[in-house]
Parts: sequence; structure tokens; C-alpha cells
Amino acid sequence: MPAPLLSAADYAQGLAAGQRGVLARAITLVESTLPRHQILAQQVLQAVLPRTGGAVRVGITGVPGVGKSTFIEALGLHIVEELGQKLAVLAIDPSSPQGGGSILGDKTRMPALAAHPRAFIRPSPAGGSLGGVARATREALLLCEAAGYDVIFVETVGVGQSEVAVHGLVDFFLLLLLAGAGDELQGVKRGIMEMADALLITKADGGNEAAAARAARDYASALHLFPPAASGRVVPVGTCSALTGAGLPEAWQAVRDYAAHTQASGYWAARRAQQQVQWLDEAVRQALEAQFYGRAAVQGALAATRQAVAGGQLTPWAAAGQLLALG
Ligand SMILES: Nc1nc2c(ncn2[C@@H]2O[C@H](COP(=O)(O)OP(=O)(O)O)[C@@H](O)[C@H]2O)c(=O)[nH]1
Ligand SMILES: [Mg+2]
Repeated sequence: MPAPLLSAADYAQGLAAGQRGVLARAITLVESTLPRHQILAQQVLQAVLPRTGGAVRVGITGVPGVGKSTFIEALGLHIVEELGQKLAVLAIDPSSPQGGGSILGDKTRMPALAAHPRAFIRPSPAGGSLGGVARATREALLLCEAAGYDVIFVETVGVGQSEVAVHGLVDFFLLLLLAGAGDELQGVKRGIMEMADALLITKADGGNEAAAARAARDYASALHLFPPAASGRVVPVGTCSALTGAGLPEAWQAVRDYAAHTQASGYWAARRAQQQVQWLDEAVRQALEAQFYGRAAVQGALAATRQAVAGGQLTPWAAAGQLLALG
């Protein structure tokens, strides 16, 4: 039995008090696709809006196996224990199966962080389109901020479009890479490299240190061929080991330096403002789509129209026009 719904004011109050149980329930609410849940979710988000925006939002991407979860556990412990800050970890994994997703398995890979009172780990919402998952993750991020989390990590599965979605959610986008694995093997497309605010070669330990340092130099010189980052910042390239802890404080310092410089230059706020507008566009697109496919007349005609398009009797554009004309 799911826990009963609270009133919008009670969610807001529980979040303001930093109650983890209320945060978890509020995230479940924003993930729900039921219209009455969505209405309540928007009331909660609106109520807590003034308390949001205070966290440093960091996206972490890289191919499966590069070491994202292990890195998050190690860097996360540095943040919660040594720096004394509150950390939330969210994930974008549109392919995740019903009932969990990879980060749930990751919870067992982040045992110390999962058990830490200043850390909050939440699996990706199960199933659903990338657009839907990204929206739920963005709203979860705002709820975590309302609950007083200082740092938010958003982990991607590192395949396909999810990096682009995460980039639209965060202040800082960190790309993790393996030494000597080859860009193609790692699915590192030029576009992903260009979005990165820092590159970090993982697993620089156990005799792999020199190869990692070499890879870092190679990537640094490859980055010179790219146009300068929109932030105006040089994209740092470093190495790290989640096992030994080497390079982790430096990696976090790079994020803090970036925050300090771009907050002073105005780029930080400009990037967030641009993201907000993108989310407006996305919300309109999703709402129009839901409205369109929700119409009884469209539902009635859809199968036959699809068949006519598949069979070549009707062009897709003519078919779309016909469906849109159905009131
Ligand atoms: N030697 C070494 N192994 C690591 C390091 N970080 C992760 N691994 C290993 O790499 C594998 C994949 O790590 P994981 O964090 O699950 O990668 P993810 O799929 O990107 O989340 C696991 O077997 C880890 O133990 C590291 O810093 N050094
Ligand atoms: Mg992982």
C-alpha cells in the first residue's frame, strides 16, 4: 500500500524541515502520471519554489563500467564527511526496468553513502520516455533543494540522449573516461565532449597511473581543437581513483572554482535561466502531446491512420493534418 497523499502545505512543511520520508514521498508524487497527482505535485513545487535553486547541480556521465557509481560514493563521502554538506544523488535512466533501474543496484555499490544521514540516494523513475524521466528528475532535484541539500549529483547511464537531458538539468557536467579504451568504444561523441565542463580519467591506480596521465594529456590537447566553452572557462582534464581517493578533492575543487567564477561572471545564472526557458518549451510540447493523444477522436482514428501511412496510401504530413483536424 502506498502511503496516503499529504496536503500541499504538509509536503512543503516536511520538506522545509528536511524530513527524508516526506522528500521520498514528494518525489514519488512528481513521478506519478495520474492527473490528480500531477496537479498536487505542481502545487507542492510552486509552494517550495522560493526555497529552491541553492544547490550546486552536477551531472556525471560516462559509459557503463567507467566507474560513475564508485566515484559518486567516494566523492560523496568526501562531501558529506569532510565538507559536512548534504548530498542528494539522482539518476536518469530511461531504459531502467520496472521497479528500479541500475542505480538501485548502485545503492548497494554506494553502501556507506546510502547509510549516511547527510546523503539521499534515489533511483531513476522506472520506465517512461526520456522526456518524462528527465522532467521527473528535474522536479526531484527541486524538491531536494527545498529539503536543504547543498549538492545534487545526477548520474546518467551514458548511452544516447540521456546526456543531453542531464546537461539541461545541471550547472556542471562532468565526463568520466577510461584510459586507453578508445573514444568509439566509450561512445564518446564529439557533442558530449563539447558539453563537458571537466574531463576525468578514472581508475588511476594499481599501475594504471601513467596510462591515465597520458590519456589526460591526450584529451587535453584534443580539447584545444574545440571552440572555447560557452562558460569562458578552460575545461580541466584530470585523473582520479575512487579506490585510493587520489584526485577526488581536486575534482571537487574544480567544481567549486567553476561555481565561483561563473557566479561572478553571471554565466551561472544565465545558464539556469536558459534551462528554465527550455523546460517551458518542453512542458508545452509534452502537454500538447498529451492533450492530442488524449482526445477520443484521435484515439479512434489512430490505428487506421497509422496503417494507411505504413501502407503508403497517405503521406505522414497529410495524416498528421487529418488527425490534428479531429476536434
Ligand atoms: N581499479 C579501480 N576500479 C574501479 C574504480 N572505480 C570503479 N572501479 C570498478 O569498475 C567497475 C565499474 O564501476 P561502477 O562504479 O559500477 O561503474 P558505472 O557503471 O559507471 O557506475 C566496478 O567493478 C568497480 O569496482 C577505481 O577508481 N579504480
Ligand atoms: Mg552506475
